[in-house]
Amino acid sequence: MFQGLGDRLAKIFDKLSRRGILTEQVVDETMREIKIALLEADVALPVVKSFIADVRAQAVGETVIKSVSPSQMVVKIVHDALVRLLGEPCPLAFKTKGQTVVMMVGLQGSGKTTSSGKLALRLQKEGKKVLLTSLDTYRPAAQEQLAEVAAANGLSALPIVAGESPLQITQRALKEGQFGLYDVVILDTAGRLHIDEKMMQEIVAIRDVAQPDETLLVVDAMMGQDAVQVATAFHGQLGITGIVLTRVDGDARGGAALSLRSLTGVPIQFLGVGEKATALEVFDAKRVADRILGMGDVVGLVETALEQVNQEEAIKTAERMMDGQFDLNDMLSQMQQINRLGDIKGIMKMIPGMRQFQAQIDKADISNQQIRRQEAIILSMTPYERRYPQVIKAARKQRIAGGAGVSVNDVNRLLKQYEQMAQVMKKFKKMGPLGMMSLVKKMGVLTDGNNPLMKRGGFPPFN
Ligand SMILES: Nc1nc2c(ncn2[C@@H]2O[C@H](COP(=O)(O)OP(=O)(O)OP(=O)(O)O)[C@@H](O)[C@H]2O)c(=O)[nH]1
Ligand SMILES: [Mg+2]
Repeated sequence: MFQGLGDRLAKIFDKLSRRGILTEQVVDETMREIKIALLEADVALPVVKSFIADVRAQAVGETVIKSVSPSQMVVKIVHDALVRLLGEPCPLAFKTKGQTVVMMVGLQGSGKTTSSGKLALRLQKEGKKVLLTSLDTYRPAAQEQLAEVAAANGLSALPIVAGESPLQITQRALKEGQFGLYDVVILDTAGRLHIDEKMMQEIVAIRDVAQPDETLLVVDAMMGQDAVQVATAFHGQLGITGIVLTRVDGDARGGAALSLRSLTGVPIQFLGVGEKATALEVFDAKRVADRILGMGDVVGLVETALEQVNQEEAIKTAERMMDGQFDLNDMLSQMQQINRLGDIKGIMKMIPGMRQFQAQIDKADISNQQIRRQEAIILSMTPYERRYPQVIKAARKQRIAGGAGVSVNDVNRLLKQYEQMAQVMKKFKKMGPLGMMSLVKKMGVLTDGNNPLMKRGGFPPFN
């Protein structure tokens, strides 16, 4: 998601950076371009208008005109306006005593059952005792689907009793939740259309019995602007407390994410980023804004890495990336980490500056197998060669190719790829004080030994 918008904005800012001083005319032109980019990303018109007004108000101020680095200032202004648009984070409301009830609602196939499982898994990892309950008596095998999700992830689900109505199941779930001393009961409801009166009456009746602490609307990001209409309708009839935006991993243009909060007033709380039970992110406006602006999600990248690979290694690599140093050892260590991470393309997208290589990445069809071959090439080099890749000339290439069982062409390709990555890393230095500062601040979260997040030992730092 946001790929197209990010690319457009990157081009606009690039053009802006080649302008010297920010005159009002330049600002106007830039605002017009940003407006078109947002509209093309399927952001609702009223949202675009107020966003542009917000940015313009900041951008024509004296501080910008006199600023040393005007284009970066504009990036920062747009970034901050995006954060404001996306809204403050809004953690789930938990009862301090007794069970917290979370009800999942939404259209058919929006991802309610999958998200229920993801949420349960996340809360269980946080030490909560969670009971999953399916109220879907309509779609065949819907209850079994949730039971399977639970079984596959070591979660508890309310046993299925054939013939019960959704209201009866709700009552049983609440009782079981109490007797079983569960902290959270998640009610996964049947999919329904907001214009289906009978089904909407049913969900209101369920709400009145369950008295949920959170009513989360699950919406598919691919719906674009229609998502706003659905959210408004559900909110009007039922009163929702939060939104789970799913299929953010797809190629939706991002308009839904950007419009929802400001048009409905309801916070987006989670993003569904894949089919796996772990593919749920807490919605973080800053991080999303960083992604849109193509600064790359260093925090996200390092956090994902930290969960699955050696922490020290990841921090060391990140620090070297920050320093603008980057040799073949770093490339090897990144490859080894990536190898352990799975979805390579997804990871590549999170690396700062990689967006511009997106087409190449897609074309290159980078597979784990290919990475293993490249690993073999680097491992066939001497430590000196890895540190100083520039010494690798014809004779050395031949020796390395022989050692790795590949052709000299393969070695060349790897060296070229290294060079491209090294260039990206150098860009860190060129980002200037503003971009660097915001990145360094984020990196502080990871490198500061006194940081409570590190002490807790738990990543990512959610809620
Ligand atoms: N790529 C991707 N797929 C998702 C995501 N969330 C759900 N899905 C997929 O979407 C499909 C439907 O998901 P469900 O969780 O069954 O949807 P539902 O809202 O419970 O559907 P009904 O109960 O029939 O209304 C499944 O194939 C899921 O794997 C997501 O964030 N990303
Ligand atoms: Mg379902």
